[in-house]
Amino acid sequence: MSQVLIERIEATIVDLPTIRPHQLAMHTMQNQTLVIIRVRCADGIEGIGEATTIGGLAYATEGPESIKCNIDQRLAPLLIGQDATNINACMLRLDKAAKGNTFAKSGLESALLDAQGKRLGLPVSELLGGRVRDGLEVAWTLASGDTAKDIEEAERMLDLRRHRLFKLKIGAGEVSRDLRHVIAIKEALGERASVRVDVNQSWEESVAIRACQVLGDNGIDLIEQPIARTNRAGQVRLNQRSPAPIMADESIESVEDAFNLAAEGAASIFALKIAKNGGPRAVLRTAQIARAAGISLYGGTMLEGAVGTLAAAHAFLTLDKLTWGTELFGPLLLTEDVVTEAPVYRDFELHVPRTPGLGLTLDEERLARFARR
Ligand code: MUC
Ligand code: MG
Repeated sequence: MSQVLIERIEATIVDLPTIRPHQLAMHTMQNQTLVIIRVRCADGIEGIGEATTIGGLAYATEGPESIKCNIDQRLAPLLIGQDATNINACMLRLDKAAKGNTFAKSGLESALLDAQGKRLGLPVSELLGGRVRDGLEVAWTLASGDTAKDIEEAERMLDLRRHRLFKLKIGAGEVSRDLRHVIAIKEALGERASVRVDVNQSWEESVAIRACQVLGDNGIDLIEQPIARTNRAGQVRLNQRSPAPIMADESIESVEDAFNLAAEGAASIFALKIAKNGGPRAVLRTAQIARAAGISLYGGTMLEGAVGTLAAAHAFLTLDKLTWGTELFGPLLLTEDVVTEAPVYRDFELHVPRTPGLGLTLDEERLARFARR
């Protein structure tokens, strides 16, 4: 294939309303902010990508404003004039010139994959080696902050056959209250659902030891990132003691982090996130490390909209085992998105089309309406 030069890259910050507040340990989301990336190529093809985080700078080291600034000022100039058909060379060029910035890189890599898929008439999953399934089971996060409301929401999701895996966000409040909240929800749902918790690094190890025991004893299937990412030795100890499996989330900010966690035995499950690894290709490198180390996989999210969600989904479709399912429900948390057709959720799964690229088209009117001025 002859070269196709990258002509223009645009990053737009978009503020979208959510269906309800979403309470995490470090931040309560009242809306969600996406960075939508458009890569225009000399053959007239445009690739779209998304770089999204949670709570400004509350969750990760990149926020929407810094993502846009670094793309505009640093990363886009490195890609303009490069060959859009050689995604590998483009991403190596970014990695050589820019440390970290995995969120921005993930959005750019997604856009390059989308463009190449459109160019070749292939879905991104096929560019990544080929899908082994068309749908992904999707968990829902119960995060209203209210036990009765959360149970009601879970029952509604079960009735709709939309979700039967539920993740509870805890860690913001007092530990004993959080444990009562989780146990009440598990008791209400029983064997009809898998209940997991995400502590988002909030507990100290001395608290987590007992709390993990209580959660495991009460039928909680998985405990996500109970303690700080910086306490690596503590994660290893907890992973050895906890009766419920420990999943690493914030601990993974790069493929190299994943390797070190695997080598140390710090988790038995990895949350795969394209944003934390630097894109759909990068996240598959983390998946391979996990598989080689006997670590189970879960398809994570940074609560992206449709574009980022499908970029992750195309990568996850290529994995033979996703034992713990995915949480690619970001689009369902938004009242409106910036694409013409919403992703399809049915029978507990997200169904991913076999159309070229990511399979999405930007809705120009909504993009203009929600773009931050
Ligand atoms: C996280 O920490 O996993 C994913 C789902 C959700 O509700 O929050 C995110 C972030
Ligand atoms: Mg998490």
